[in-house]
Amino acid sequence: MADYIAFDNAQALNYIEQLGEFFEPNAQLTCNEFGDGNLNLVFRIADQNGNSIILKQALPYARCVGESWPLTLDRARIEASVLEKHGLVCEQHTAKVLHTNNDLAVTVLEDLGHMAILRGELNQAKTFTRLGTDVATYLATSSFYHSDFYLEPAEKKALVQEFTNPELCSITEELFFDDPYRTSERNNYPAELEADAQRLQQSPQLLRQVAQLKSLFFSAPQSLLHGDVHTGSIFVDQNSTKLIDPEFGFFGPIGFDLGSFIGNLLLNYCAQNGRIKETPKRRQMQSYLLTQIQLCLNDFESIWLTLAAQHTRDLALQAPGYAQQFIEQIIQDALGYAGTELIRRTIGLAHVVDIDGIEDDSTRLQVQKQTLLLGEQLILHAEECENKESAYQLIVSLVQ
Ligand code: SR1
Ligand code: MG
Repeated sequence: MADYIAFDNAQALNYIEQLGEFFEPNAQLTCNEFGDGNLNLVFRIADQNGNSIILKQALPYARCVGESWPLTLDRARIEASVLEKHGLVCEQHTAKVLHTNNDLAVTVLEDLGHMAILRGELNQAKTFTRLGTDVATYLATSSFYHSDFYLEPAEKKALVQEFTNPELCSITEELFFDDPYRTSERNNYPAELEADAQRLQQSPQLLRQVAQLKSLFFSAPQSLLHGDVHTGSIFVDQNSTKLIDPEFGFFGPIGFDLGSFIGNLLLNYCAQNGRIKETPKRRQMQSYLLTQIQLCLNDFESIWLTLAAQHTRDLALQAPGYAQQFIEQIIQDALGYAGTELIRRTIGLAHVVDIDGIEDDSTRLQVQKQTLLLGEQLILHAEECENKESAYQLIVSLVQ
């Protein structure tokens, strides 16, 4: 068993050379660590001909906080295994794993550097027509094939054990459902938002709905989730969409992933109020974002129901109308989780550059007030939405 060390550029390059699998024997390799995420090291190793791969290594702590926040290296195993499982059922939208080493917490991945991270592209008002449909395809396919509708009960239970991810789940449990709703040292917001934060923290109705969402997150192993579907976990170009970084993966409520994605599109929607000054251009971008949310809801439901009609193996779950009823509940859950994503990204520990990148303080503040209000209203009204149409109408009514 190899002892863990955190690589520098030379060690990452040496590791790849020793493997001897990815480049010609005499290739002139270079290596560059460029990770800017919250948790890991990310190296690109390239040869003189432009061939390249990515080596991702988990650190034994959260990179964004430092060694004072220790974190399991097992997340590298989880991440690579989720990618492999999701890749088997949705290859076209899942980053490809080329090699893993659990002792070193290393995963070697295809280099998607010819594509771009969605968050940065949206912040530059770039649009991708396939986005909503592609993410719906990924979420519906990966969640259906890892659910009780498809897996044999014993197989499902074994997988739930294999993907038990307590430390990373605990981060989500605290950052999404605890910190924003009480005083916490990890919360991060300007004094001018104190009254808004207090409003959320003192609303019994909101706290009950958040408790319900957390309870579901704790105890609903519906399927193998990605666990962190924000717009920094999605590579895009005009022809394709690929999901990366499922280190928060576990068996949880399907609506969590769908809601995280919708929540991030809504964060960008609100941020555009402070980013694009010309009204027609801003409206165009915001209308694009709403269209992608609508496409995502519609396609998620129709792909899931088609898969369920053709491939449900459990006898009781084949009951007429049950798959539809199940998905309507997932969509309701997703609205609530979208609301928690809006709130935690505004006043919690981990923000988004969509909003933090707005230079003018008072403009940024207006956007933050909007995301808090939108998040709160989504959580409070999610249960009123009986289907995808009313879910979309709720979103539209709250952003106008
Ligand atoms: C300490 S980790 C903070 C956030 O970064 C990850 O991408 C997850 O979204 C997590 O909540
Ligand atoms: Mg990540």
